[in-house]
Amino acid sequence: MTDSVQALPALIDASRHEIAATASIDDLEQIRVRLLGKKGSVTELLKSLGGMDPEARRTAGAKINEAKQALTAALEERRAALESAKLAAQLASDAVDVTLPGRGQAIGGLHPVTRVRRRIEQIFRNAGFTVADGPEIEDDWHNFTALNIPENHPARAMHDTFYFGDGRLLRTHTSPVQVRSMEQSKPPLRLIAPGRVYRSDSDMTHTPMFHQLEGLVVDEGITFANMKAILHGFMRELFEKDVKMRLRPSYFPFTEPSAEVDISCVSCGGSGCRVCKQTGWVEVSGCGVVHPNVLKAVNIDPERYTGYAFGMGIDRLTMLRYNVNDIRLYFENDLRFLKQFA
Ligand code: 2NM
Repeated sequence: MTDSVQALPALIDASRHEIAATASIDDLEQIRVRLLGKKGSVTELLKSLGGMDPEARRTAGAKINEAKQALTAALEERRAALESAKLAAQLASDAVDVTLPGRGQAIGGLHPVTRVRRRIEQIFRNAGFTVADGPEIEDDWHNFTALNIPENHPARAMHDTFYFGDGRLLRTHTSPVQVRSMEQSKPPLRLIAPGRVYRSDSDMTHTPMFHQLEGLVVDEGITFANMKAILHGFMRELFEKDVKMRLRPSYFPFTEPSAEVDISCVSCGGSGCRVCKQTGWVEVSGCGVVHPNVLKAVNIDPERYTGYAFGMGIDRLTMLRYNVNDIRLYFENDLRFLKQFA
C-alpha cells in the first residue's frame, strides 16, 4: 500500500496528461470514476488508511488528499474547458449573418377595377359631385317601385334578380342609393353611386356580381344638354383622349327620354377593330332625364325640378381602359395578372 502512495506523483502526472487529452465530457467522467469514484483507485487508497499505524496514516493520508485535490482540480479545469468549447461550437453553428440583405417585402397593389372606380370618382368630384353609397341588400321599393318599375311590370324581367324570399333582394343596380339620397335630401343634388350590383346572369361577358356607377343631378332647370356635356367631358377625362361621343335613343323605365351612350372606340380610334366589332363605336353607358314618376315617388315636385341620371359598368370601362377583353381575368385574381397594374 505504501508503494501505491509512493506511486501517486506518477499517477497524478499520467492522469493529468490523460485528462488534458480527453475530447469529451463523457470520456472525462469515465476518468473521474476510475480515479475518484466509489471504487476509484484513489478512493481505494483512502479506504486502506484504516489498516495503517497512526504515523504512516497521517503522512499517507496527507499525500492521498493532496493527490485527490490535484486530480479534482485537473478534472474541473478540463470540464470547464470542454463545456466552453462545446458552447462556442454551438454558437458558431447557430450563428445568423445579420449583414445579409433581407428577402424584400412584396407590396400589393389596387385591383384594376378599384383603380378605375377611384379615377371615375375623382373626375366627378372635380365636377362638383359627391360620392354616395347604400346597402347591397335592398327592398322592392328602393330597387324597383320608386324607380317607376311597378310589380308585374315587364321591366322587372330585364333584371334577373336574386330574391331572398322574404321581400329582400340583392340590388340589381345602384339606383336605390339615389332613391335613398332623394328621400333624405332635397335638391339641388349632384351625386354618384358606385358599388357592387347583382344579376342572375353568367356567360362570356356577364358575371353575377359586377360593378356599376350611376350618377344623378336634380335641380331647377336641369336639361338633357347638361347631361350630354357632363358625360362627354367625363369620357374625355377618363380615357385621356379626344374621344367622340354619340347618344342613341333607348328605353329605361326610370328616365324619359332615355339614351345609350357610345364613344369612339378607344382601341382603334374609330377605324374598326375587334373591340368595337368593326363599328368604330363602343357602348359605355345609359342615361336619360329622370322620369316625373321617380321624382314624385320621393316627394320632389316634378313641376319645379328636373334631373338627369346615367349608369355605367365599371368592369367594362376597366376592360376598355387597359385593353384586356376577357372579363374573367378581372375576377380570377391571378397575381400574375394583377401585378401588371401595380
Ligand atoms: C341608367 C340609365 C339611365 C338612373 C336613374 C336613376 C334614378 F335613381 F335617378 F332614377 N339612377 N340611375 C339611370 C338612368 C341609370 O343605367 C344604365
